[in-house]
Amino acid sequence: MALRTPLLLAGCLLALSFEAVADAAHTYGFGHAATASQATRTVEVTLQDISFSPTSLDVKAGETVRFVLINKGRLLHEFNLGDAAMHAEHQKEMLQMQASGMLTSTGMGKMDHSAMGHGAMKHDDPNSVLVEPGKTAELTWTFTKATGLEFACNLPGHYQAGMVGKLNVE
Ligand SMILES: [Cu+2]
Repeated sequence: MALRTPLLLAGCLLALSFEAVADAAHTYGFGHAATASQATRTVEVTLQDISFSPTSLDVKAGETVRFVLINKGRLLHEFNLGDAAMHAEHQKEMLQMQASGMLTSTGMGKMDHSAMGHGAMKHDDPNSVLVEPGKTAELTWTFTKATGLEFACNLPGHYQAGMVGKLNVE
């Protein structure tokens, strides 16, 4: 009995730390995803080949913004909220997805749906949405603190071509 207690405790601590890691993967320092019905404001952003309109956005800390994203281009585009370092990380993932055929220049490539959501190759970050050519998508986000962010398209080459805008949270 005296031996089992420390083991049990160790097991609990291990489980707790795993949970903390899993939570961290879905936590963003600048806010969190919300539902459209919680939005206090709607902002339309047009996605083109290869740019955003408008090119910068101002929001207030505490605001829940529903972004309506209209892709008027012929290419697949992304709308992703984050800072420059997060976008740089995501660009690496997007390159891998494109190399594996999961993403093409116009849409999601052919993929094995049974494998979706189980491996590392998936595109389901709550701060990002992919918009196919001619389609409209939405993303609703609650901004919790004043910070300087960027909205960006991380499809290979797009950010570098200027598909990024300043997002000031005041
Ligand atoms: Cu793009």
